[in-house]
Amino acid sequence: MSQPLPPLQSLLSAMPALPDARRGEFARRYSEQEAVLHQRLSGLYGTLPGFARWYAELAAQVGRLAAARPAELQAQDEQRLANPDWFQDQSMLGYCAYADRFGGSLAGVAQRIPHLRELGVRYLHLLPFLRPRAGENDGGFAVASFDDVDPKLGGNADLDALTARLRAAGISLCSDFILNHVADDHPWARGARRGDSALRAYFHVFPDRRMPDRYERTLGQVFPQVAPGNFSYVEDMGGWVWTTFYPYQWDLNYANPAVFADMAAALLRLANRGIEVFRLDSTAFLWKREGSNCMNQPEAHALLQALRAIVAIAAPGVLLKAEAIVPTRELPAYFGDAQAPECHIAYHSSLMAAGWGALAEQDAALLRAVLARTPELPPHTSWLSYVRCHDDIGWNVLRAEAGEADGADAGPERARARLAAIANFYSGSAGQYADGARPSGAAFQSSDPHAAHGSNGMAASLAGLAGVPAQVAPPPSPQHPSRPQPLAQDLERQQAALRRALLLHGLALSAGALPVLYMGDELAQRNDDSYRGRSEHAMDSRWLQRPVFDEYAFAQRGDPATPAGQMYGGLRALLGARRRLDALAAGAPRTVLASAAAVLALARGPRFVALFNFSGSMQPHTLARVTPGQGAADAGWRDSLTGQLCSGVVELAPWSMLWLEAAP
Ligand code: OTU
Repeated sequence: MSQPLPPLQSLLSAMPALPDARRGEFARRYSEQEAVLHQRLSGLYGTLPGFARWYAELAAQVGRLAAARPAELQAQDEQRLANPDWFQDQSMLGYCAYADRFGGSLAGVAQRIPHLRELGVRYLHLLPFLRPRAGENDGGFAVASFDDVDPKLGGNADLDALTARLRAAGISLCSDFILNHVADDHPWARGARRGDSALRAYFHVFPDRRMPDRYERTLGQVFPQVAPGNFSYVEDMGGWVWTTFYPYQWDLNYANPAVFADMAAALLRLANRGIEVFRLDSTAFLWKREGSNCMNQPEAHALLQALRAIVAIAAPGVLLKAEAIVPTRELPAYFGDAQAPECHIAYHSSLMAAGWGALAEQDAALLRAVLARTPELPPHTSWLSYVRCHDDIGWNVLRAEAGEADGADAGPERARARLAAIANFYSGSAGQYADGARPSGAAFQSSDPHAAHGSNGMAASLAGLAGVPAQVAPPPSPQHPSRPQPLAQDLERQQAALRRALLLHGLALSAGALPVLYMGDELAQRNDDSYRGRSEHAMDSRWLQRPVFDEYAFAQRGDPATPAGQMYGGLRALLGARRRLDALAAGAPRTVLASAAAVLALARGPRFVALFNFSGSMQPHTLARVTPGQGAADAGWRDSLTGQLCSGVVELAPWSMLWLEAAP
């Protein structure tokens, strides 16, 4: 058999139609990436027979897909190569939605562009919209095709039209790239069922329980109630298939180089359709190792660094986002480093969970502990901050922070008890804010009332925005002078709930990240408990936070007398202030200042401070500017929202925040 071409020649041989100048550009990019790409892949697969040929074919595949990349996207690549920090700008704002709930279809989503532009959205994460498994498919997270749009949402032409419309509006489309598993009716799974041995090797299949039982000794469980265990017996596979999530989601075997090559090609094909950001779903689970929890393994990072190198060659304007809901200490690794970058963006799930924890505890200690553990990031990267998403709030990412007491490690039992108390607070049965309002949420997969697994609910509902009385209570009358004033109390609680939700949005918008709004939060939409009546969803309370876009609330967005109007107005005021403040760019410095326990005081450089009161009582805070060489100067500050000057001691009302700029 002939020797494989050297990789660069293999890459270039796949792009004969390109003019020499373009080929030269790709040769340059390949040469920049080769060290990492070849080193990571030979580290994973180098001992396998035929590695050199496989690697040359991979290079050719990358060349073919690079050559096929539309000119407009290649131009966008060049712009972003010249401005690699484009997504760190304080004007960046994300929005996350299910296409069917937001617009009914991909074409319908295009009709929502004016709404996105009114908010200043520049990044739209549409939850899975590729063809999912027939039947139950975990909200689209069981993918049956990486190349076809879900027929319920439209066709491939609709995706091309949508990405073009969004690009023209300055909005980058983000798509889930579900690379840990495929649906059990994906062609690879179907082939494996038919006995295709090459496709069977795309999965982890065991003839008996010997190895599954050995793995299970150290594995966690994602759905302990509805899908216990990590392996499912499949009759026509004649064995146990690795299924970290639902039984119909078959984990891919990345020890098989064919899996990596096919998934990298699938991503590049989607990138060539105009998807600009890929949310790498369940990326922590990619590599399995007996005796470990099979999360965050070094090989998983090697895979991601290799994938990043391939993207840097063929589609350098595309961003990779790590969806790794893991402890804070495990998060920075998903950015890689300057020598071997990995993802551009990563969810700061600990910051999100700690914000909700601070509200439940009326104390910002968890937030201070998370921020203390949040390192500076490598160049050209950003955290992603958020208040809610389509998933549960996973409390276990906070075990380290929750185990702290007065800065010392108080041990796992304290962490467990503390997180269980927070989970119970939001479970909808045990919690009550200081004003008497109750969080309306649901426990997630928590069979053990003391195991803080997760919590579900829309932001407004978890913040205690109860159902506003359908009929407004009539005012007191001479006949009924003592009629209770439910309206006044309801209104006070409504205001407090909106302040609590807005507090968390204010944190997400000022913490130093790319903030992503979750559809409905901008209108204070509440839980949708209709899932309880759908047999395929009743066991998964994450559907509580997957409502349809509320047109009625949308129509009220300009009316400050309504919860939707107050939330929308409050958010837009923060967004407007944020856009003009360089101090709030993702990469700007961040320092936690001393404050009362219930207050988080966050300095973003010397000229901006955000103060957040997580309690139901007024909290004083002494303003002081540390001017180099002059120590703390009691200089003036200006409220970013009201323009009001303040200095000395400010009084933070319950659940309120202040954004302050150093007065000149
Ligand atoms: C992710 O899950 C998705 O966000 C979920 O919607 C999917 O069900 C799941 O993958 C399978 O595709 O952290 O890294 O706590 O919220 O497992 C995986 C349950 C994730 C999920 C969690 C999440």
